Amino acid sequence: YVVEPRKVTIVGAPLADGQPLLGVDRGPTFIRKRGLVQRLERDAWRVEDLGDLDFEMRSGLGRQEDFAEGAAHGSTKRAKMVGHANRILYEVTHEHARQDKLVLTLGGDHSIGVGSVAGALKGRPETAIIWVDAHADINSRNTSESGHLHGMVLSFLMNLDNSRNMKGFHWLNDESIPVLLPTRLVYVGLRDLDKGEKAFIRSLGIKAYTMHEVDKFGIGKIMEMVLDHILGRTDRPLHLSFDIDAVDPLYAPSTGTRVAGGLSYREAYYICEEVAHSGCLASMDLVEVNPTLTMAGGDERTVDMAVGLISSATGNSIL
Ligand code: NNH
Ligand code: MN
Ligand code: MN
Ligand code: MN
Repeated sequence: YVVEPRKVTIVGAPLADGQPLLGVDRGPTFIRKRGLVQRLERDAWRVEDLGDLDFEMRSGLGRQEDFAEGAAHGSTKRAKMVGHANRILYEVTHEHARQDKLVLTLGGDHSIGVGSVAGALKGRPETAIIWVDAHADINSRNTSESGHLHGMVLSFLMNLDNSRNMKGFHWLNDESIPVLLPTRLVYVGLRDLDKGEKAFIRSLGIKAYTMHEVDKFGIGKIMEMVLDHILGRTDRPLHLSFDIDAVDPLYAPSTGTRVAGGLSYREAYYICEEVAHSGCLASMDLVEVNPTLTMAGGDERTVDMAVGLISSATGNSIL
């Protein structure tokens, strides 16, 4: 599968409402400041940067308001706002996927994956997903222990526990948006799962390469198995959803939910290099970069890593 030769659309998704910490909404700004567009252009991409989408709601659900607004929507926090933002993102990503471009979404917290993947699936229904994350992000409103929507993305995409009927997410009930099949998803880097998430992954038979398997097989073999599982001999579009917290906090400390024991610097890059090597990358998210968490100390490792991973996934090879 090949996107229109070397055309990439960058979409900034400045959303923080899927989790409790401010600052992650400024991820796209920091990533651009560290030279993303220049890097892509240097690698011979024709770049169209749409800037940051405007997610503000007119109806008084601005993000400065009390996060406990979630109480009004059962245990799920800020569902209206997150649903609204994702609908906007979905429209934009769909439009550009339809035009055969590489679509790059900059988060924002991982809840933006609802819109970016829905847009990818509508534009390119054969799309398969590689979800690189310390977390599985497959809670439903029934299994979530936190109520944070960045931990529930895949339950919307797969319509588990009828998630698509949640307030704010009714737009997903559209037959032209394919429901994500369990066989079209593969995880890499997992190491912190909730009880209900383990049950979903087991019962749906989702392929999951946790850090245990990364240790056991090595990242080379893992990526062979990942690509073999979702591509096989076919040539379908790939969506890479990269949560920076998959990377060990030693290398990517500026993120909201750090979990020790993550991907090494090279393992993270290797994943992106192999995705590039497949020739099938059609869309990508880079999420959960929150430089405000360590910026006081002048730490720029996390943002640089985000830029570098995107550059590798889009084909910048070492030699
Ligand atoms: N599983 C937890 C939850 O649902 C944590 C999710 N946090 C993430 N996901 N950073 O990637 O709230
Ligand atoms: Mn995530
Ligand atoms: Mn995560
Ligand atoms: Mn290779």
